[in-house]
Amino acid sequence: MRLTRYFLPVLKENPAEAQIVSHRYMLRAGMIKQQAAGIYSWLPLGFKVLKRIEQIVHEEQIRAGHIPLLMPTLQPADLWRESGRYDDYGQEMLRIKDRHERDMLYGPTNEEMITDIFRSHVNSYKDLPLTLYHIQWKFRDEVRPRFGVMRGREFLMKDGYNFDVDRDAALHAYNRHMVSYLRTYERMGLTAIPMRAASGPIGGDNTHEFLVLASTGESEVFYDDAVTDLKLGNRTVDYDDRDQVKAICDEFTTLYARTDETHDEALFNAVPEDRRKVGRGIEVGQIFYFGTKYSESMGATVVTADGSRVPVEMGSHGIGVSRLLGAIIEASHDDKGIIWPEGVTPFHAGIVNLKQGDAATDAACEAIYAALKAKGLDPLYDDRDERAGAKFATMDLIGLPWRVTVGPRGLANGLVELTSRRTGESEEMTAEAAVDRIAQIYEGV
Ligand code: 5CA
Repeated sequence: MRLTRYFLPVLKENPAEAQIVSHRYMLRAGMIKQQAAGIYSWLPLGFKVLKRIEQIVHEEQIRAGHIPLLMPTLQPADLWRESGRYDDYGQEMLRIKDRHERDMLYGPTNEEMITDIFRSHVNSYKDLPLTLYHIQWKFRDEVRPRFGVMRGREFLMKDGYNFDVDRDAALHAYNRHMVSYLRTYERMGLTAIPMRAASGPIGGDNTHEFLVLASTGESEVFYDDAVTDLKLGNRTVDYDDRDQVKAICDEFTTLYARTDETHDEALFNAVPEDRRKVGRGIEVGQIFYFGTKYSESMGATVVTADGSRVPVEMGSHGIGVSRLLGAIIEASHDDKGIIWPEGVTPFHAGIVNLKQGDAATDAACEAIYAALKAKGLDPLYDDRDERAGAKFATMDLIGLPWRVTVGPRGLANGLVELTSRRTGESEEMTAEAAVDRIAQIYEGV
């Protein structure tokens, strides 16, 4: 993409309404525009990151054997009357009447609808295990929407639902989700810690939240500092292997890590004092095992191997897809702007032309731009007729991890400069070497 042809409405001033750094940078970098409290348009740069995050979520869900579908945003109230949640959900639910005076709602989550799909089409244990998921907009009429996409009213969620014949199989689905979530967050450059949590309106007694530590997080958390060193890394996981999947979950959930709702002072005090940490975290996902809570009230049953009919065992599992943009920026920025991890960056590299209109620098930039694209990468070429300082400021603000700077002085020696946004370190090399280096970096991402 050439910057002169793109739509990147960056702001020079700090927007007064933004209280935390991720919200400030998302507005300043022209990623989002607020349309009403907690409701945003996704401008091209923000939309690109949102799509990259969605893509990673899809890839990891499919790797775990989960199946994508798409349910609507609007739902009939009658489904929710069956589970009893139409009355329980309260004011967070946006209720709508259609022209026939039928009660509708904008879905805050989809347990009822997925249970309805299941009971219409599945009858036998032979069709299990089954996990269906979608990535769809949700609406929760939050009392206090704030911090931009972090606590929106309309927000994008990946929500998945497992159906299993018995409790052991459902617990394996729970564990499988935990491992797939760990992989998902790591690919986004995040450390998200599974913490024992409270289940709220979803129900059930087995639930973990995934928290990214950040001083601006909304949840108070208590944890053993050693938990922050755990990494999945690139070990291979066989998602059908119950023992392996459970062993990974045990590894990640044995050390003390809890949100304030489930905090236990006595257990916490058993952690060595120098490792006992109290902090704040951003909840980027939550998994629930709730057994037959919805299947019983909604009549979703299966015939088992011995011919009896039982309510299907279920759980639900959510990732805050739009919230993740805010969480990633909170975890990765400096005073100049965002620093995107390679896994989610909107463009793989920026090209800065220090002397637009100069035949040699223009030609060199065009060649680098074409070479990066030929390698399947997505570069952003700043081809504006602007001062170098302004170009650097824009690149730093929007946070592309790699920048190639091309100027007449370097070119006279056949060299360009490759700069890491994270470390600020620059290295001179030929244009070909810069292109190869960037391609190599993204090979493993
Ligand atoms: N049905 C379950 C799992 S599918 C569910 O709704 N879980 S949840 O309530 O925990 O939401 C899942 C994730 O969505 C949360 O972990 C959080 O990351 C994100 N989320 C929840 N509310 C908001 C909000 N108001 N704005 C942005 N993201 C949100």
